[in-house]
Amino acid sequence: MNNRFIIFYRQFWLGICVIIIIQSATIIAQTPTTEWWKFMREIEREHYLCYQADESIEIDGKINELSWKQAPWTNYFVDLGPKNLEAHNKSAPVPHLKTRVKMLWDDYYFYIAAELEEPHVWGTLLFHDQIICLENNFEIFIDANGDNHNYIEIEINALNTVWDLVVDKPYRDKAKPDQAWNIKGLKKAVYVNGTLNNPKDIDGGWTMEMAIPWESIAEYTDSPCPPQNGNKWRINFARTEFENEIIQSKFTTKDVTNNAYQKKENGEVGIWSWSSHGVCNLHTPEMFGVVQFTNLAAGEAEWIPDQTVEARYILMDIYYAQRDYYKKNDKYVINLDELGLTKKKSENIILELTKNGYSASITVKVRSGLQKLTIREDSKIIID
Ligand SMILES: [Ca+2]
Ligand SMILES: [Ca+2]
Ligand SMILES: [Ca+2]
Ligand SMILES: [Ca+2]
Repeated sequence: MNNRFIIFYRQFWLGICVIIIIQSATIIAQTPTTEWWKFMREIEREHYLCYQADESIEIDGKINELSWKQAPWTNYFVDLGPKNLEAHNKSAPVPHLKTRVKMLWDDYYFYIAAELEEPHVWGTLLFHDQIICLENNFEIFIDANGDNHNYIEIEINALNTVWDLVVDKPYRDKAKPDQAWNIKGLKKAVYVNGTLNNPKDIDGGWTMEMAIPWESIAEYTDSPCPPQNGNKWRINFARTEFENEIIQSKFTTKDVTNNAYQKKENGEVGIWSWSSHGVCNLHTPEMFGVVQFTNLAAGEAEWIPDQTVEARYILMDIYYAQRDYYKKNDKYVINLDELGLTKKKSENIILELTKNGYSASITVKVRSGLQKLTIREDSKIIID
């Protein structure tokens, strides 16, 4: 492809990106209600102890360094569909292909490795900041301070193409994502166990290795960055998997040879995730998993439970109840009875109306003393 065509192609993509974001949001935007939340809050979030890398990690897509060998795998991903409440309880369905992740860190980088089982490794999206989830991909979500806002999303495909963006708040709260934001110095590589875009064989899958520079994401973490020993970040990983079909190759380019796959029209779309969400919506940050960073050697750290978990759940009880109440009555309330939360009266919740909506606060005892958590109508949780 010549340069003029590449420039045109990039402008074309930037020009229609807003439309595509709306389209892609329809894949992921099953907005939960109080009824959903009752199931979601019962799901135990996945957690992971992230150890330090004690050697330099070569970002070549191969997860074979000694540090990687010592790092534990996450559990295999679960299926966030089918779209019914019963299927979303504690035993989320298991997808037909396996996906799992490892994490490491050092003073400069947050390392992520993923292994995706895939009999037909394919992809066509070649340009940075194309909407990667419109084809098979792997996705990373980082809400470092766990406030449900300003989280980083990174998507990558088997062609090693990345879409990186900052999401200011969940789509349910009217997000305005910034995809012009790029992670400076991001290192990433893919290794294909098989053949890419060649349907004549059955592939093992692909592995992905990534190094995210701490200094490039620091402005969106609102937490120490790099994290300190024992810090916990809210993180999730996901995978989108489209049912495909093999077609006669229409073209061959320098970059994509023997391209003979396409998404099946009206085919199945798998949305698979590390931490089960209880709803087919990856932009539900209160359901992200929890990663605890540790300075200790692999296998020596202990998971320390988060003492704010129950308070956070109570604040989300209020958030979902207020959303439902607002839909019916076009206003928020400060009376827990009217929100159907009479049982929460013993929790010393301070509920007030504000200029833009409401605030609900709850104070909890943590190891370092007392912590006050406040939620607003846009689901942001502020910790004082
Ligand atoms: Ca490597
Ligand atoms: Ca955040
Ligand atoms: Ca970007
Ligand atoms: Ca192949």
